[in-house]
Amino acid sequence: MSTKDLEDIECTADHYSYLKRDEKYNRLTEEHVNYFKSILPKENVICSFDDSEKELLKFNVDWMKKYRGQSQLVLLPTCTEEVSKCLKYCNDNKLAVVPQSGNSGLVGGSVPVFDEIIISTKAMNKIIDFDDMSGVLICNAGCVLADLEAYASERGFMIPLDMGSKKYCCIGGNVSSNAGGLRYLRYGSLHSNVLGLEVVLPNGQIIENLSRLRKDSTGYDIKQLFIGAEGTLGIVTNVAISTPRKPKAINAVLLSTNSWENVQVIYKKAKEELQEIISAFEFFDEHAYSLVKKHMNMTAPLKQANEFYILIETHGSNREHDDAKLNAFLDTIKKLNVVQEGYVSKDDKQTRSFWVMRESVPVACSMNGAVFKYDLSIPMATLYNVAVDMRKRLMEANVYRPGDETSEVFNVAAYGHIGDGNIHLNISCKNYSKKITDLIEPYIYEWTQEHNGVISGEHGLGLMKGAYLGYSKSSVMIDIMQNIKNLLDPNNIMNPYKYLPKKMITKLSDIKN
Ligand code: 2HG
Ligand code: ZN
Repeated sequence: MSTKDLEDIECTADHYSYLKRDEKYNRLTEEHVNYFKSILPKENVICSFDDSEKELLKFNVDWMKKYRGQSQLVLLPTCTEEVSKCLKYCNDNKLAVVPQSGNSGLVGGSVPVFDEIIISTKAMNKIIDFDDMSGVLICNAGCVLADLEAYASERGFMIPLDMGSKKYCCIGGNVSSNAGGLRYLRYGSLHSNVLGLEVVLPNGQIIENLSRLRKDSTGYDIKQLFIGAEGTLGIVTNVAISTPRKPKAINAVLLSTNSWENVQVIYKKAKEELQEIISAFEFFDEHAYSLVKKHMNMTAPLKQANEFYILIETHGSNREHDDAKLNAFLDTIKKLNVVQEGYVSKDDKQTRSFWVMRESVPVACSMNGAVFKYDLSIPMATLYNVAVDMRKRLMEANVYRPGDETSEVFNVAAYGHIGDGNIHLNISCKNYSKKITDLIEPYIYEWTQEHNGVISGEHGLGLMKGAYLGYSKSSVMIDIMQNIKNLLDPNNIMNPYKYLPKKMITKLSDIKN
């Protein structure tokens, strides 16, 4: 996208008129900028006072081109000490800050709302240490996930986190948003894989906790607070992550089936028969696939349209053993008559092509206009009903008329990580409008709460969902979160207006007021 296109994006502060700049934060002056120029390399201070508006735009606009901040200053510290000096100065001078990593987030958490200073970790991208006995990798927060994956892979290991945005996202942002990804089912969450963190607090203090240990029962596990804090408590500068061995045998299967009940039967059988080798169980529905077919020109090997498509992957250390298990599983589901089409990948190339098909869904959903994205965690039995009910609601409101070109909403795609009870709903529209937003939210959050789910399973809260936290956390929990925030960031300079905003929305009437 050119700078010109970015310039056309409406500023968040204008689009969401309920947001008001908190005047307790000071506005940027030449004196502030001169201080940052005195502590950072000259080229690592990008400021509108130096006519760098075009350069600033790339940091001010999010990946979805949905949110646009108005920061006048981006700082790119090159080491922890520089981050510490920057944050301390901002804290002392009441300057609000947005920590930024790869800026590939989906909830508007990594860009400013108003004129917050952006502190990017992009210039901190070195691998510090790798231990091939324990598999512990220690690196800077600004390392790109795909680069870490390549580094680990060359040494016979893998990063336990994988996602479509791996070429852009950075590990610091992954940690700060508690990213989930495609193989969470097998390798677990960052809460378990991150062994240590180095974090700079708003007052400049450095928490040096780059532990390499898997076990530690010595009291509160403070690093956990920063995993998923979305930059509201401090800036993650270094990460110690546990990397598993790269699998020796990988299998992938692409299936299609015609009901959600069948999807559940297949899932149960996969868990039962593939047990320790299953590494992913992903799905996308026909609405999602229709966009992949249209925009990505990708169909092989599937021959017929069906309701649901499933991608199952196994990671193991013995091909014969894995193949035997997989064949037994395929026999079982064949006998149960729950599968319409099924393909076992012939080689690595085909395995990759199955994944490309799944990973192309969010890209295809974004091809024609604006997308409202949700990443709900809901118990499996009712997981898909959210898509069914949402389509019905939008059809009743006459904004979604399948087959009608003039329809404001033209697709409601559902896909995601079944094994983790995590569904993505991508509602594709001509453009972002208040009318469509009001039809979807907070209905979708109410629906999720009523069905014992949480409003974010992996993308986080950001500006998009911050105010809706009350749908997923009790007031007692929110109070504790607020107290932790007050303790670590008493001046509330870290990523304001998003997570833990002043006004929480817990029911429809709150919005109307
Ligand atoms: C995925 O699972 C990602 O593909 C992105 O979490 C989901 O863009 C989305 O809504
Ligand atoms: Zn996902």
